[in-house]
Amino acid sequence: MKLLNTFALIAALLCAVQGQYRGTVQLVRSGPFSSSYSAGIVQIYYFSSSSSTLRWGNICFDSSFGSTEASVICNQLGYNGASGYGRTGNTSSYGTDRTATILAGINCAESSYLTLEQCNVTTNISSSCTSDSEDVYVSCYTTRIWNNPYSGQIRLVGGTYSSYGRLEVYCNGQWGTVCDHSFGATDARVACRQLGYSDYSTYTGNLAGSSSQPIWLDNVICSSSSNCLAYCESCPATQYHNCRHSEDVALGCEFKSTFTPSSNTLSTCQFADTEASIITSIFNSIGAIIGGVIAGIFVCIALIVAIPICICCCLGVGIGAAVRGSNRRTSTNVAVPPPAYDQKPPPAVAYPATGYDVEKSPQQDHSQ
Ligand SMILES: [Ca+2]
Ligand SMILES: [Ca+2]
Repeated sequence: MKLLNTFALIAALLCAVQGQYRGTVQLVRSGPFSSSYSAGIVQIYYFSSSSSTLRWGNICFDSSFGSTEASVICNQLGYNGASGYGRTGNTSSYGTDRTATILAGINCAESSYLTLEQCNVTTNISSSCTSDSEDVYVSCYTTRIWNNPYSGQIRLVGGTYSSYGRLEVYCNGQWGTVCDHSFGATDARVACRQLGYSDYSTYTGNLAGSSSQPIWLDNVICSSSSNCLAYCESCPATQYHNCRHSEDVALGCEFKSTFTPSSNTLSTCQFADTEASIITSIFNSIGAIIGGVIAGIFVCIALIVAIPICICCCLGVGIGAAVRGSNRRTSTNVAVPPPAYDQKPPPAVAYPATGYDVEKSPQQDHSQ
């Protein structure tokens, strides 16, 4: 049992290092994989109908596979749709992939979907799909889906596969990173769902951005209902954070059947940042109005309380003064003489011009 746990831990660590998770796709040519390929035979990291163990496998080029499905695969790889696709047996460009087929019956409703998880698939492989010549290949446009970015768009950068990388967000005309302060499972899930996955695998890792990159987001707090990261925290006008690039979020996304698939497409979150900014400004305006009204009420209350007190004080002082004045007149009834402005000042004391010892009094002088 202990040995099994050790193997499971090693397998988990290998997955974490490799960055391949359930639903990760890659392109191969005559066996090897390269993250630089934009065309090749498609492999997906998935489970077969007979086992829950994840492994790499091919996709069957059956009657349901077409340009829509090829485009979704390219979108998942971060490329801007498919320029070509087909059956490996009909081309010698990419060799033969001896890996067993693992998925078939791919059927996507929209070519703007972001991952195969948003499409119908089956793991039941018919006998007509088992040949390596039936493997699907795709040729993607080499432009990236983030080449014409919108404010609030996100991407995963620097990982081996498209499902894992440093989480970057586009703000103010520049790609920047997201700080891991308070970044948790809900935030990771929202980011992955924006990318078309149902859930995250990990939100840790060491994929620090460069020092020239801004750190756009810090202390991200998402509600579980968000589809776009911009609804959690819209792009700031300037950086405000207390983070270093070593704290950049590295995100891994995966297909998870316990969550409903994401309904996001390439354009779903396109205006989320603007909407979030408008909502924020409306909330700020409402907050300012409410704050102003509350302040006004406090001032009114203060005035209502203060004015009678002032009146009472003034009346009290006035009455007191009047009473004191009346008492003075009745008790003395003597006219106060006018001030003696014509009095002359007393004559100045004449001191001896010389020989006056300030340390000795006049009496001491007489006794000598
Ligand atoms: Ca194959
Ligand atoms: Ca912080």
